[in-house]
Amino acid sequence: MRVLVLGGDGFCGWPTSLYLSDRGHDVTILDNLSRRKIDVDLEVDSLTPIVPIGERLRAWREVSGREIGFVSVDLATEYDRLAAILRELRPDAIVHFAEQRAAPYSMRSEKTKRYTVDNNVRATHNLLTAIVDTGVDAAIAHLGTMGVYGYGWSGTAPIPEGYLTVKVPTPDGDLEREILHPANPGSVYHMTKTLDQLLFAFYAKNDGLRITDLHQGIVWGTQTDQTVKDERLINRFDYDGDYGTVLNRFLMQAAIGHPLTVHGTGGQTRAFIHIRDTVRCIEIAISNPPRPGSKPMVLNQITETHRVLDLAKLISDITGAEIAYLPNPRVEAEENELVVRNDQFLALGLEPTTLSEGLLGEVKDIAARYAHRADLRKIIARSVWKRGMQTSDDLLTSLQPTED
Ligand code: NAD
Ligand code: USQ
Repeated sequence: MRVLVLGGDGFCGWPTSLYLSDRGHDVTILDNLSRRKIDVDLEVDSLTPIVPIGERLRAWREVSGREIGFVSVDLATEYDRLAAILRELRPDAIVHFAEQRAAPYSMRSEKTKRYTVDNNVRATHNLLTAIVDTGVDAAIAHLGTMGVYGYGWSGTAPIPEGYLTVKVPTPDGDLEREILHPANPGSVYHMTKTLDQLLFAFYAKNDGLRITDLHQGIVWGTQTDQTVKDERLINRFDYDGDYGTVLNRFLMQAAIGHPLTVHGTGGQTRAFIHIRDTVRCIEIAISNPPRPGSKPMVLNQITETHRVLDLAKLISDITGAEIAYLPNPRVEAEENELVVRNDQFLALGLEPTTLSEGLLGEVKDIAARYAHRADLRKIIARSVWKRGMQTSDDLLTSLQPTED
């Protein structure tokens, strides 16, 4: 298949591009490298030493003998260039990773809130319009999030895959209808993913676009079978308070002897998936698109659910790391239940990598190996959901290296 990977320089996009190329697909990456620029603005860097995109692609050519194309385009603002690329490449499948993906970054300031909405919603809408405009017959797989459902809405009832069957009372009796699961985003970032869902529903209905929306949980791990082949192919590893996600942060914190930063009571339950399973899921999704005229297909791309505190305890047991209970900078329930259906991916052949298989290797091979690159001042999450909320500055001060 000819596959265009939007956001293919990022944490999920890079290993996916390599995996698809390794599997014989003809891959082109489109990325504006905004993620690397945000790191510069935030004065942080991936824990792993990621090389520039040109060097990544050269390394892949040397290692695999295969070419991956690259175009530098801003999906949100360069519509004409996007349309020209679609006309030229005529991809069979488009994988859409290209959005600002950190909830804390999206809540950092009015500027980052506006950037996240402008970037994400325009990027998705430009893509859909360009596909209609150019007449390209490409299946789209978009990376959405479990966070569109919200947490705690349905208690212990399993979260369905995208749609909910409801009964509408009428004078003549109840009507049964299938609706998009109610959206309940917990950050401006998550809100953009709920807006994406409406765009997809409209373009699938009006223009017959074939769209799969992957409601992905928190991705953990770093390496895949392809990224380990050469250090220049290494995947990014975010550990900072804005972009680092909980499990990878705990792994890195344990490796450098930093207390594990549990927000509040740690009673939040979230869904997880290893990066190796993410890349497999993408190939499964683009190989099994919905038919034209169908509503968007929604797959819950998750393999396990865990409570944050249980994860901290697990890593503490393995490594001896201390646990720190910090004021929660987010507006979120202290505790929630989470049961998620993921039957479709399992039926399509996904064999999950479980936490028990991967954790220790991840601590040793990545977090400990690159621990010397960590900037301790960037670990605590300082973006607060509302003005005036308490942060962990006292702890931050006590953990900062002292200057002699
Ligand atoms: P990332 O920030 O590492 O990668 C996103 C890539 O998209 C970056 O390389 C960035 O430069 C590019 N990009 C952003 N806006 C763009 C634009 N306007 N034009 C062109 N390129 C643009 O993020 P990630 O962790 O790889 O996440 C990829 C997708 O998966 C996101 O949409 C995210 O919401 C979703 N997702 C991620 C996770 C996770 O845990 N990382 C979990 C669930 C869903
Ligand atoms: N948390 C801690 N300590 C930390 C970091 C986080 O206790 O040091 C807690 C948070 O308060 C939250 C939970 O862990 O309750 C998850 O936070 P996270 O930063 O790991 O994940 P989140 O903000 O939800 O976002 C990440 C990705 C996003 C993706 C989402 C999937 O950045 O792109 O959409 O996971 S999901 O959570 O399923 O919506």
